[in-house]
Amino acid sequence: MSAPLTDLFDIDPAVEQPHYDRRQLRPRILHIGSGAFFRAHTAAYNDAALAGGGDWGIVATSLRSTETVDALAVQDGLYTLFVRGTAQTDARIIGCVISTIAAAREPHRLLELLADPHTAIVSLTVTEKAYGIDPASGGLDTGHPDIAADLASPRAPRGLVGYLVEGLARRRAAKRVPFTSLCCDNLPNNGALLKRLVLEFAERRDPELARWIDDTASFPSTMVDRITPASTDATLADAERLTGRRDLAAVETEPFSQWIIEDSFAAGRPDWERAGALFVEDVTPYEKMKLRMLNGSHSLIAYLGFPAGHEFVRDAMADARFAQLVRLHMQAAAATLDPVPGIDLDGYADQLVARFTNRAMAHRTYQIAMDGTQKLPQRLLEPASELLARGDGAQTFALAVAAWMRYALGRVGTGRSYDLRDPRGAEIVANLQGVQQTGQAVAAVLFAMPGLFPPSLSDNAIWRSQVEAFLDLLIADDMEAAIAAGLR
Ligand code: CS2
Repeated sequence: MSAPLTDLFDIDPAVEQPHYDRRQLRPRILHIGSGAFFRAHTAAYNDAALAGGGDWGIVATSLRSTETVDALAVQDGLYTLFVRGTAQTDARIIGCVISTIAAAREPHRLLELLADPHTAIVSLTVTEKAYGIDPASGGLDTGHPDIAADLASPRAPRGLVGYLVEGLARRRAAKRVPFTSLCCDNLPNNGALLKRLVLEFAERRDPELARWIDDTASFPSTMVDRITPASTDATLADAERLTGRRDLAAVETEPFSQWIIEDSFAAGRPDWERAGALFVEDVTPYEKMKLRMLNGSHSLIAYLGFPAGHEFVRDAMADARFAQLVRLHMQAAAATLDPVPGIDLDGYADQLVARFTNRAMAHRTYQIAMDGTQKLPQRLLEPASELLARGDGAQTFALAVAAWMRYALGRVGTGRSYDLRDPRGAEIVANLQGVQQTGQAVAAVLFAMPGLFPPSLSDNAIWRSQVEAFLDLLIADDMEAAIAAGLR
């Protein structure tokens, strides 16, 4: 077995290497959630920006899993990033991760670093479910297991919001400036949302602390975009072949990449614009466009495609009728958007179709299908209810929701069952136990789940009957008929 990738000697010159001296980097960014997306996006931007100077090193941490941070630790933070285009794959070694923390094992180190005056930015990719959002109010869910545990013992947190608030409390006590909390998850108004959660948590702990955070800390919103499939054995084998070293943190992604950020950083920031990031006053239009056109279509593809045997997004897109439906859905989603500065929405849709069709990307529908209850509201339910409110149809949205309901049954056409991988998965399974397999009966159970569907959708008899009709076809595994009906 090869030695791990711990240095950059004798690496194939075809692999691009960091254009800066790693020894100059300092721990100034603390990143929580060091999964594939962080390694392909946030760290890649930071790495490219460092070519222009600066000392913005990243400490990569994870709250729960230890696998990736352990792999990075063995490799001195180095890893290979593959960029898979239709014509070629490029490889680059990312060097800006300078240390790691597995919070599950060493929570005190994470707390120390949150309080450390050198930590200027705490960036986050922890996925939607980690925030503890109450879907009904949009505020803090005090019943979320992490939130409840951290409210009970705020000085020894285990969840994201608990850590941020304890870190900020320690900085306030030490008379330090707060760090900037930079949410990079696919949530609407993600900065404002995170601020609300942090303030609601802090308020319960100490209203003075909440006031200090409100007055001094910053929570810029961001729109992040880069399709990043989970790494596979093939990714790791490619990295080993190319670098001659074992690289258990290698990751693969697409050529396209976008990062739009509100320019409000309490304690300074790197020149990420050097790497192509766009700093703007208001991220909302970009964020909505991406959530509704890209992520909403992704969810449609995943829920319709997975039970029908389309393993990868590209397989679903290879079916002309399926691709036509996706395009129709993008148009319907675009109709809910205000103009987006500098972006032509038809061109954006063309670009999305090309990205989804990229044959070099093995992006699993099962990966995207994960955590549906956390993703449906911002991707599908909000735009659908806006369309209905103004008297328009929301047919492709009804099909997407029916497809999620079909997926929630937990078995593919051949009968093989699969895990829903959703924080509300057990509740869904229990609720659907013994329910008659008809569109009406299954939809009735899922529409009744607390906090998921807004009444504007579940009480709309016409739209609801569309969902039920689609669901009947999907329960009968007649995807062709469902797509044909969606296209009408
Ligand atoms: C996907 C996203 O898994 C999912 O839910 O829709 O991860 C998507 O690939 C990214 O947001 C693209 O930027």
